[in-house]
Amino acid sequence: PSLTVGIVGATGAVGQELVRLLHERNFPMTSLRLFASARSAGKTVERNGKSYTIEEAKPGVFAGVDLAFFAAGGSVTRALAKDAVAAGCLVIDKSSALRMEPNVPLVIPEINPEKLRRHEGIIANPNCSTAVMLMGLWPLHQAFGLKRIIVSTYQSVSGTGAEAVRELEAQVQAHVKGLPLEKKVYPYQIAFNCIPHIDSFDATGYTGEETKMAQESRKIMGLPNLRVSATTVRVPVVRAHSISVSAEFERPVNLEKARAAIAAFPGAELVDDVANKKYPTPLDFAEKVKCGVGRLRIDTAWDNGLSFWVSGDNLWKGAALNAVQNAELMAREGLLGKAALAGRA
Ligand code: 2RA
Repeated sequence: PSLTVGIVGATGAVGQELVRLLHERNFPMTSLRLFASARSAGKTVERNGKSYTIEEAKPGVFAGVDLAFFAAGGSVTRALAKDAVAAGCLVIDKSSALRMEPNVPLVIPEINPEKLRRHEGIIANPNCSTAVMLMGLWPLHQAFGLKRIIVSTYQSVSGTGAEAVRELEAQVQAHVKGLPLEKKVYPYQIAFNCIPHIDSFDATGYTGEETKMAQESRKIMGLPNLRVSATTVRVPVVRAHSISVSAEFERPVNLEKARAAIAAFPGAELVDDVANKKYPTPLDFAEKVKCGVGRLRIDTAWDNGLSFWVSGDNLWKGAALNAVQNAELMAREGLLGKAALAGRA
């Protein structure tokens, strides 16, 4: 059966990874259409010897599209996702716009794939820091029963976008040359610095990024009473987020069982041999399918506690790869294409 795939936001950091991954993973599409703002319409994107002309993302373009990945931010999702669904197109959305809607599944295929079978035309993907964290946390929850987490993140600048990557690199070069540093994207210099501010602050003093980690983790893991304290920090890393986690469990923990649970989990690669200085770093896990989990140790701050560290590619498992993996699972189960969607309705 034919399957036309669209990417809305094709020129952005995540959109470009979607184009790359759909080709590299031989996604079963018969054609691909790229959509972006009017400013980018008409430009061409080359990939695997094919040339794609970018079309303007606007109402009415989704009639011939069976599956659209939205990677253009919450305002575009709010403006166009319902139009796409009305045209019979399935939407897999990266933005935070609809993640907490009760009728929108929020899915990581290694954790809650069953949610892909009941949707109303839109499937949401989690925030990048949530997805990376859960690659270590979910197998430990399955083993010991999760109660509470205290987390700090070390998030790369590619999470903000291509302009932030350019700003970091320009600041490093200016510093080396003793020239003044440009500061536009972040409120403070990011080179040689850390900024404890991602997204916007709310009245409680937490940021949206920190609230997302708490709310999305509860929804994906089905743990509405999970206690979460998160601090999200921007660090001068180009690609891949890292997260340190201190977790309290219901049941007694032990390291051997914890390591075995992580090693057996498909989304994780156990890198945990500190005697030989082996642990994950962002540089090692940029452009990797799995997230690296290490620094496992008994956390004596809790009765049943474990601490660990995880590094994972924020553009891949944190965004584009997770979206493609959701679509691959639906393709394998015959849940894609207008007939499947019509049959479901
Ligand atoms: C960030 N998680 O890292 C947010 C959006 N990708 O900036």
